[in-house]
Amino acid sequence: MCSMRSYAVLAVMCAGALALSGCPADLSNGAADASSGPLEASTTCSDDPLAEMYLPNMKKTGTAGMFTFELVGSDPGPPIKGNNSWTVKITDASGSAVTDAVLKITPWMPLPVGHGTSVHAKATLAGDAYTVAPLYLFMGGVWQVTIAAKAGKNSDSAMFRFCID
Ligand SMILES: [Cu+2]
Repeated sequence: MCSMRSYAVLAVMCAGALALSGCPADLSNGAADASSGPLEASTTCSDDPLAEMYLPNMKKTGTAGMFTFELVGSDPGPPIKGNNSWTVKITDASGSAVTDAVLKITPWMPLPVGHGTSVHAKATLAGDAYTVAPLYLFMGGVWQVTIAAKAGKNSDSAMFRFCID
């Protein structure tokens, strides 16, 4: 949870993740004065209107309308703070599984400062779906996980957005 008492922890984590994130270089001012700046944020994400309720076999049409992305399952499910392993199936317009895609997985925590994670999830083909792991969601709060797939000259992406306790 991105609460006030996690700012010290956040500052340390953001220092490590600075290269790939929008974390401010100096969190000390915001931590000292909670009433100003981008660090003012809800202490919970359960009321985030964009957060989705996790269900196995969640399907999303990609933003390009080319592929369908199915979150077959998260292990554990719903996703937890820490390491997760997702099974993701990608199908084309005809409903056939796309098994030759190169996947790029981008976990992003948009609030309160916006940061990713320095742990890179790898996608491995298992049957007609991909195992995506380790998906390391290291803080409680809203995480959005963007899955981009490129197969031949086709590329598409979809985002799953969950509130992690
Ligand atoms: Cu965070």
